[in-house]
Amino acid sequence: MILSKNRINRSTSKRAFQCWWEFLSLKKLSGPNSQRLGRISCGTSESPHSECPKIPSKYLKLICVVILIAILHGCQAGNQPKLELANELPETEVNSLGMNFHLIRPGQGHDTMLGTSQQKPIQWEGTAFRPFYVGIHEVTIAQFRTFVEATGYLTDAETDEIRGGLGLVNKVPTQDEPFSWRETGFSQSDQHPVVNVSWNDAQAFVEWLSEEEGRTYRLPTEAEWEFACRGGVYAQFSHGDDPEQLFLVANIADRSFAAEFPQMKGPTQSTDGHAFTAPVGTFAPNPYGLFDMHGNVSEWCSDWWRPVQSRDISNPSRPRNGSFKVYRGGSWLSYPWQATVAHRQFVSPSLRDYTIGFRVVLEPARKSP
Ligand SMILES: [Ca+2]
Repeated sequence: MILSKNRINRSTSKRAFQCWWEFLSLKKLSGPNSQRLGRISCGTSESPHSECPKIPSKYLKLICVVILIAILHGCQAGNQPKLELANELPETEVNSLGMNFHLIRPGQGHDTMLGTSQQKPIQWEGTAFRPFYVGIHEVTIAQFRTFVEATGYLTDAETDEIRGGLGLVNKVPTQDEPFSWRETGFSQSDQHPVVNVSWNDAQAFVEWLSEEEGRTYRLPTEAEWEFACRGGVYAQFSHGDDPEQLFLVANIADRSFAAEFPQMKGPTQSTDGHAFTAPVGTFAPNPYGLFDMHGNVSEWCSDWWRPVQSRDISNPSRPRNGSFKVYRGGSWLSYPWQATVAHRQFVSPSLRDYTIGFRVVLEPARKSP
């Protein structure tokens, strides 16, 4: 008996919902369509079903609660800061240090590749990361000095048990205490890229800059770096595959270098005019307007190193911990094969070297509601 009563109630409720659904459908499809449907059974489109069974009050309450939750959720979503869409972001930004940034938009019709140590890049679906700004130049000595003077920061070269950075003594590489970002054993002006900075030092710089400006600065991920370096060109270099054309876009081990180090074999036959580091922006930019991606100094990335794995094809995320940090791009000491877009290198995060510097990424600003 109870079962039969429940069954009747369910049947009545179902009919009530169907009836109102039909009524609303006819309101939407008024005119000839409403007649053609011909399904209305207990009312007309003008009269809301006087003979319809009523929707039970418990369902009406439930519907009201759902509508209320939806309205509240909509209000909350509207109050949250919203990341500007890529097409609303300015193409360039300049910060308080005078650093220029270009907007990079991954996933807009371009795929990228994550390099392998074998120089045989694999295709990687570059649609997974968000737009970001990248510094068009490597961080200069003047910019790093501003950071040091503002904070009193001491680099790893100045504080490690094994003191010193790498420098040249009579053109011989020497790890010794006099060498740091201030001194390399070769001539550098304030507009040269800072070197002898470890990954830890670079990270300290971006953390300081983030706090100073209330924006998010960081080192590029390896995938971001490579995407930016390629500039949409799928070749060994952003200008193509000819290493002898590198002198147009990069300061690497060239004939100028060979003149200083005749014992070294393998420099290009072309001349870029710089045996050691060059002022940032000396050479032509890549198609994304970025300078010195292939040479001058290698650049720290945020990622821990691990071998490229198959999942890197579709996932740019890298290990959360490790022993070595990745750095990418060639330097004034690199041969062409070390300066390609795909070449990967890694060392301890405390290592400092006269060939490694960095450039920074700036996260797009969040727009106020
Ligand atoms: Ca050179």
